[in-house]
Amino acid sequence: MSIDIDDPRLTAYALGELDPPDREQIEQALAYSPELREEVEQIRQVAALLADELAAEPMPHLTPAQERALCLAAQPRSRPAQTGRTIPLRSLLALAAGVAILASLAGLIVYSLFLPPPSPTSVVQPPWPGTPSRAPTRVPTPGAEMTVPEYRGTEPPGPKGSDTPFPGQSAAPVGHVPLALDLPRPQFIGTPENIRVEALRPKRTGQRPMPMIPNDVVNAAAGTPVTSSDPAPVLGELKMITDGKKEGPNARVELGPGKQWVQIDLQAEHEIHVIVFWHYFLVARVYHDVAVQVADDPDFITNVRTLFNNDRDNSLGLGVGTDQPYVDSHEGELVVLPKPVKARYVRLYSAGNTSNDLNHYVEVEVYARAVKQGP
Ligand SMILES: [Ca+2]
Repeated sequence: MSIDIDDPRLTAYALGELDPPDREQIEQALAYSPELREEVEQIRQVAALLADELAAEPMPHLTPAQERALCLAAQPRSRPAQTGRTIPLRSLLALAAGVAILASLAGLIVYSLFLPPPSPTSVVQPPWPGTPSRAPTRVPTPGAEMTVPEYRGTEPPGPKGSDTPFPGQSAAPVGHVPLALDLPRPQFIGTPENIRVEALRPKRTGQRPMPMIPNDVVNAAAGTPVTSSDPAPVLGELKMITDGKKEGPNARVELGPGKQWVQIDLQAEHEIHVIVFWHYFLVARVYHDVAVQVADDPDFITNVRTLFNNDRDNSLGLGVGTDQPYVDSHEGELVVLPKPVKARYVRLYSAGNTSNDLNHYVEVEVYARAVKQGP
């Protein structure tokens, strides 16, 4: 079934209010339609403009029905006459301003609709020993909008066999090769929407540097069993998280709302060098409270080590994270360990995202080699 560009569910989807069955249908349509993706992007831009326009208006809380009505009112109702599909910015501003005036006359407050959550208490802790040092972070004024500034990333490493080190790694010894990933195609195009997340990692330009790993290190997570805090995903099956497939409209697993984790059992103790994971990258999102831990036992009691953590207010209860939130993309998130760690179990946490409260995984890869057992 094709989705029409005037389908009202696009608005609900853009605002993160669509129920799973409809959301699945919309996302399948988005995967194949740049026009629909542009429409969703424009709806979000209008919503962001409304938030700016209304931020100064003191009003009481709205009922859910009133919120919905306002969001629907923000959707452009007529298409531009020109051949291009871009709505001029001034038109969007005028629309936002017009709605703001109406809202003011009604004496309503809607700014709480789109404001970011309260600023967490940010306490910086030193990174876990062995993790690469990361760029310093900055915490913006509460309510200030964080766009994704550009910055020139580290130059890519040299050709295969080069000793150009990955940031945080020493020069690679003999027998090391650059990590080679099988990346899915990019899904969202252009500049990501403005995303209100504190300390958001700057957008990288240029090629991503890849770490050097021993040449006998492989993706030890491929085909291994996956368990989760949500044993019955809303969409997909847990085994899809290690099946090697990263593309297609049904490639992702959707876990329930709030804090959730997935756990990879490598089947034996491994020397882990790099962990890579893809949450979801059809549209630009930031997943909240992303953390990666390893342990020697499936209950995460013995020898638990935290390898990545951007939970800056410790809402996961794993400790205050110092890593930066980031926009998920087709590249996946790299956690590089200059000093490899030994473990059998890998657990990844998240707690919703900037589009909705749900959690998603397309794939998790653990680059490691088995630890030789015996005397
Ligand atoms: Ca997969």
